[in-house]
Amino acid sequence: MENSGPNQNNTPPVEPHFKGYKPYTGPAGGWGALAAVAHSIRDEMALSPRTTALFQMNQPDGFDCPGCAWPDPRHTSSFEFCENGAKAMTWEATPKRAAPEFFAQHPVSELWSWSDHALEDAGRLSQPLRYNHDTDHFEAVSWDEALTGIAQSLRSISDPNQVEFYTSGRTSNEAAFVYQLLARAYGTNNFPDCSNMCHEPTSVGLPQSIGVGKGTVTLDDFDQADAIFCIGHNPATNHPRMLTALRNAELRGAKIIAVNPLIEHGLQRFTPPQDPVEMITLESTPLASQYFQVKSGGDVAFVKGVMKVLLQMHQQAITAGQPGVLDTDFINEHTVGFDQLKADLEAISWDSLEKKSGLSQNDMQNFAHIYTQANNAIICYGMGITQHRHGTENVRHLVNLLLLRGNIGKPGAGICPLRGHSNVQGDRTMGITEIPTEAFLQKIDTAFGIQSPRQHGHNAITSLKAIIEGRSQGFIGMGGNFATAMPDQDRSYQAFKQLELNVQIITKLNRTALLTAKNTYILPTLGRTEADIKNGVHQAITVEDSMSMVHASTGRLKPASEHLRSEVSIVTDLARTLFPDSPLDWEGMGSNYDLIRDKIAEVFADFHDFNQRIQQPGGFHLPNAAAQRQWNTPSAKAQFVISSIEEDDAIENNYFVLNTVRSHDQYNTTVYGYNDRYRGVKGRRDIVFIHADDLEQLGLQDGDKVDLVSYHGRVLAGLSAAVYPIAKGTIAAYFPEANVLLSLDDYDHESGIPSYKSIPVSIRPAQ
Ligand SMILES: Nc1nc2c(c(=O)[nH]1)N[C@H]1C(S)=C(S)[C@@H](COP(=O)(O)OP(=O)(O)OC[C@H]3O[C@@H](n4cnc5c(=O)[nH]c(N)nc54)[C@H](O)[C@@H]3O)O[C@H]1N2
Ligand SMILES: Nc1nc2c(c(=O)[nH]1)N[C@H]1C(S)=C(S)[C@@H](COP(=O)(O)OP(=O)(O)OC[C@H]3O[C@@H](n4cnc5c(=O)[nH]c(N)nc54)[C@H](O)[C@@H]3O)O[C@H]1N2
Ligand SMILES: [Mo]
Repeated sequence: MENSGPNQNNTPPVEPHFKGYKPYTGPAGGWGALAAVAHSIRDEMALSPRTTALFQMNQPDGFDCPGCAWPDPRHTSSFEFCENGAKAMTWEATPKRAAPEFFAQHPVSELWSWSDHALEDAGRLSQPLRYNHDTDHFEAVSWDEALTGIAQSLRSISDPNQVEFYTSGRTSNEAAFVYQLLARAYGTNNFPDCSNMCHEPTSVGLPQSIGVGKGTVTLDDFDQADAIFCIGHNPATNHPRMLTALRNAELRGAKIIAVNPLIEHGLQRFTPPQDPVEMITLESTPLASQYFQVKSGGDVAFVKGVMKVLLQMHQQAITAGQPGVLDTDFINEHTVGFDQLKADLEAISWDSLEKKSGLSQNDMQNFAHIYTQANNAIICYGMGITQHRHGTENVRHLVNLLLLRGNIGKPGAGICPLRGHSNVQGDRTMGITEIPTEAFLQKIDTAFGIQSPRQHGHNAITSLKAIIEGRSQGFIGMGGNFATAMPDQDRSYQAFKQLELNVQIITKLNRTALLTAKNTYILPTLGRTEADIKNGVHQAITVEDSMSMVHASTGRLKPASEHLRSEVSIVTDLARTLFPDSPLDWEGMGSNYDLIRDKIAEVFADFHDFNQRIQQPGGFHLPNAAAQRQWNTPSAKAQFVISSIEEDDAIENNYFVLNTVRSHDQYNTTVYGYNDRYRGVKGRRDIVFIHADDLEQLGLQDGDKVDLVSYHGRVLAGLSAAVYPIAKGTIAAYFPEANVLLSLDDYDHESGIPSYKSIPVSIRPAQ
């Protein structure tokens, strides 16, 4: 394997490759971002007064952006422009409605043939709906009818462990808390959630290494870091406000380094749309100064190589009577496992590391050199690290690298997982987990006088398996588009139709809602942007961002329909219907969220004085022991954890590794549009990105139609091959389309995350 080497921002020549594909050469942000927002506002809002809502986003008395979990800069109250935040908001605030008349016109069998884009583009759901098998239409029902029907189905299922309570990460802390309470009062710990598809390796791996399952940095650390490593994430698309932090760091002289099989052009240059000088002069700030194009799935090998270099550098320095490059004081005082790590690194050959990572020893030296130049370093990472068969190992290795130089628990340093959905971290904090601790369950039981089930429940993979194998009878989705976001749609779509109950609490129509079970309901809910008024009082909800800041969010827009209910109300109303004799104050909690927060404060010590503390703009920070160098691990130290990278990759050696990514115009399964500006794609999504040499070796040309065939024989047909600066041996395509290629057996056995970024596939000319 020839190594691609660090790419020094070479601007590729601009020639259109084929229709709808022409390399992008501009910066991230800039006029392109403004134009895109102008378009989406024009298309979606038709100059509606609701556009002014943009300026309430991420303001102390406004709503939290539903786009991503990147924190708000504490000191500014000025509007921070974000293209994809604006898209998320306008998509929710659209004047279009999928009202009962819409469903009367379109039977489900017809809607099924619509694209994911078209389904959501029908507009906001405006009334509760029940599917009628005789007519094949969804029909409007009253809330009472819907909730009574759902309660009846839930009662008819004899074993509560046959119902899956799914949560997608936009759900607020308050809604998540009452939702887990409802499910546990019903009798199950089945909590599949989008975290299982996203940062489960973080929740599993970080506690083993440093004793907490969350990132250790705050935004202030970005002002003090000398080096910021962006490993396996694409901030220009998925966390655009992060680019401001990266740019400020870069202007201050910090090094920004990317590790990614794909060149993500948005990570290379950035023009902040709020900077008038850069906008007018068409200037941009270079971001990633070096780019290491690792093979997909090759990060453990790469990081091991870098650590091997560090050990050698350290030894050489010590022999020469100079200070070493490792932080030996930190290692001695704060860690265990160093000797095992050292032995592991000494035993492994450069050959094997180069082969597995796709990068050369020289690249590893280069990276190590940059790392040792930095007194303080932050490692940021995303789905490129987690969504692998070895996702948890990947996470632990990033921590090993930080620990070697004492880069956890000091200013300007630490580990920074970039969370996905805007409250995915908070939902987990609130108890959305299939493996609750005994201590937590006892707190819940004491606070509410219930007897929570102790048996562990299903996560995303095991719940879908239970559905496919007929061991589950019911599914309730608090947001999201579960079946489409998950692997194995060929089997899961059929299996959903055998269920007794499918309930979707959502804002817009999607494919999982069309999987009509014996009883199927769509319950339309308020979005984050919309006013939620109870007894004349605007209800605030709270969210926890990627850096553990908890703050309030108050929707201000007029709701899309008078029939919508908040997520909290839907849960508490269902609880009242399901448990008519319950002594719990469901009604009180549903009409005054302060009461929910009081209970949250009772259950979680870190949320003491919750209602008072969210009054302050910006909210409060949840304590993080590792950031204080207190290690809640069995050894009470941070742990170097070693791993073997030799095993089960035999399959990958004979196949391309498919990495499934998001386009710039999508939010997970929500497809806003068909452009992927920074990757040069316009008007289409049927693309597979591939290295020029790989394509040539296949005897194919740029733009040729190909099929992808997974190692187990699943097929995604008719993509156009697009030559792209991507590591050799790695290819990339968009999800959710590519999810047909995964089986439910393709996952990380430590965390259960599907290996969405390392699917072994072969390529053949389209048939
Ligand atoms: N606009 C927008 N914002 C979003 C989302 C969205 O869909 N749209 N989704 C939200 C959610 S839920 C999430 S989880 C986050 C996701 O945000 P990201 O973590 O940025 O997710 P991806 O788009 O999947 O990008 C993963 C990146 O990892 C790279 N990669 C793939 N395999 C490897 C590998 O083996 N090693 C390395 N080093 N890199 C690799 C890919 O090339 C890609 O650049 O974004 C959130 N924000
Ligand atoms: N191949 C592949 N598959 C992947 C991934 C990948 O990188 N590659 N990424 C995975 C990741 S990281 C994630 S997080 C999952 C995403 O999985 P999900 O979270 O299940 O999916 P989303 O597409 O975010 O959900 C979109 C739906 O949420 C509903 N919705 C929007 N806003 C709200 C709201 O405020 N409240 C409620 N109740 N509903 C709302 C809308 O109806 C919309 O149709 O996909 C995963 N699937
Ligand atoms: Mo995610």
